[in-house]
Amino acid sequence: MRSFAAFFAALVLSLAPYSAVQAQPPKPAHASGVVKSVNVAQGTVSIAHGPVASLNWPPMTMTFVAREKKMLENLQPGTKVEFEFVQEGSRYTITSLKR
Ligand SMILES: [Cu+2]
Repeated sequence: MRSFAAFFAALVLSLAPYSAVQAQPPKPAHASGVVKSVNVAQGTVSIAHGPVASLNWPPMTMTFVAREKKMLENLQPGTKVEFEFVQEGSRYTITSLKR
């Protein structure tokens, strides 16, 4: 009985580092595309993006939320951008954007 408890404790301890890794925030996905429309007031941008291999996404046009509205200031439709984003619930949030 005692050895079983020791074994169980060792098992829990050996799994602890693994669960710590799992708890880290998701790695941002990288994409490039062309800006279709911008709504600075709402902090959203519609982008026709290319394929996103890490998510198995085909090219498509979709709306993203900017983490900071200032990312969208003076951003014009037709501008080519490269960006990173993470999923937050049902939304996709841009964490960095290069134009
Ligand atoms: Cu998409």
